[in-house]
Amino acid sequence: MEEVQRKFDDFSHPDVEAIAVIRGRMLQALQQYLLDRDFKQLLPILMSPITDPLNHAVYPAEIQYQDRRLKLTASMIFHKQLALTAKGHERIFIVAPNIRLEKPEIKDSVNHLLEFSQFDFEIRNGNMQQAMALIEGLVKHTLAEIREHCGEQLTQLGRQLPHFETAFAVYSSDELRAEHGDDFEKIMSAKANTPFFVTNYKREFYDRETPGKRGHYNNYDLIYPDSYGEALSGAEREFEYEQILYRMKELSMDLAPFANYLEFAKRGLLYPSAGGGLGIERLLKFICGKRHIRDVALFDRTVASNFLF
Ligand code: ASN
Repeated sequence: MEEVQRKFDDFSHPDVEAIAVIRGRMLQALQQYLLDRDFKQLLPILMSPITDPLNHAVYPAEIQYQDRRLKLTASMIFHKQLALTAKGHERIFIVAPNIRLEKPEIKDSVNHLLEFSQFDFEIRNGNMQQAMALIEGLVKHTLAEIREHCGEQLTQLGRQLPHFETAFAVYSSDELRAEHGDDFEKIMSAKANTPFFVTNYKREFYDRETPGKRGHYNNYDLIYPDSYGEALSGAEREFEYEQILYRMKELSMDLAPFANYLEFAKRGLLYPSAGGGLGIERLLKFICGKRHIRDVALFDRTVASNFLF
């Protein structure tokens, strides 16, 4: 019962209102930026025979419906690729809930939620340079909108929102790893004054391997400065059947659930594309200058949460 009272006290804090105003303005700015660039907005789907296998182990999140086992959406990656094949869907985005039942190893993470929202986009025939330029524009636009419209709320939160005028730097993960070791993201995020991109990570099969360069990848993360950590991950995509099979087998994946997706690829229906997903709560946390992701949500969904409500 103590906890219920504490929750009520949290709800009464003036920061809660300031964050809510910023959240709304932030979502408006993100969506407007892409709508103004001819993107079409899709609604999310939450269950499917396939979802993002992710690059790290999580507990399975599945439900039974009649004779079917359906996975809850970990990310909409495959549905983005499939949606791009629909008429007029050259550029798409979704404000999408993602469920990831993370392992207890990261229970102290200030950047992970068991369910979170992703601002997820994809561009037919896009490449990484185009996608990275769009992401930089999107982030700068959103911060400018918050600065213009939410001055009172930023003051309430005691946040001096930094102004990024220069271009976001681009580094390659192999260079950073050689210089700083495996913790390079953390070290670089602590040192940086502006957001920056890191390219070339070995991860999920759908991120495109650089043609003619085995073991090198056309993907990118955006990292916030001032120790706020990862903002976004994205990539160019594999779209050729043989190469997709190669990448899946390399990761010893079970191909059976992907039969329909593979059939699509086999028929040559997938487009080359590039896209990415920006963590909405992480952006809100950065804008609000909060250090824990729990602090920008009304309902706690951190790994250590006891799910009060
Ligand atoms: N949304 C990411 C992407 O587009 C994938 C992810 O969330 N793992 O690459």
